[in-house]
Amino acid sequence: MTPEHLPSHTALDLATGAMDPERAVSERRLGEMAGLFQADVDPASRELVYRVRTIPAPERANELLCATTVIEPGDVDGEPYMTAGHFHAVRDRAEVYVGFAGDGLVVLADARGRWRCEPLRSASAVYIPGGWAHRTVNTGAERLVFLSTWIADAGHDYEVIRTHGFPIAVMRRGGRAEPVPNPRYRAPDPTA
Ligand code: PAN
Ligand code: ZN
Repeated sequence: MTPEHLPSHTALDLATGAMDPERAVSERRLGEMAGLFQADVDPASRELVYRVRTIPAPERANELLCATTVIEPGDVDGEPYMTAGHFHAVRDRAEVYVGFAGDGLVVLADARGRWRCEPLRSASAVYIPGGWAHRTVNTGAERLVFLSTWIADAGHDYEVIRTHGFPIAVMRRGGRAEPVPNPRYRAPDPTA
């Protein structure tokens, strides 16, 4: 018999993404993101790029996982700080992002190489359909804070993005952040 998952409440700090009760926090440091930015980064860099806090739930298709992400402001040679980005391991699992603070873009791409860039800021929601990889970019000068909720058995596949990249990169050009073609992109095999 599946164990019962009981109702719970979590207070959210919209400015920092902190939770009460505090949840498990995972941190991504710049050195761990070597190979994801256009420019080289020092693999030894301990600079914080983002933090994710997740409300625990059983990883079953009838449950939802929910997390806050806080991306620090900053960039690597004009490419703003961003998340690693992933497909869901179960490809057809959808997700919704809700912006709390800051200014950003969600970069989305499917296995055919189609891409989209959607704005994410306070009081905006971005719908991520199944089959679309997603990465969030902090294009502003402040922290970008958002909530995400997704089908709990989705899992995360980081490998395809690490090896193939997204069709576009977001770069600062003349004071604004905009999508530019990613010369290192390789379309994944949609039949794989
Ligand atoms: C989000 C992301 C979170 C961090 O909760 O996991 O923003 O990004 P990466 O997972 O790419 O490091 C989500 O999309 N969950 O499915
Ligand atoms: Zn996701």
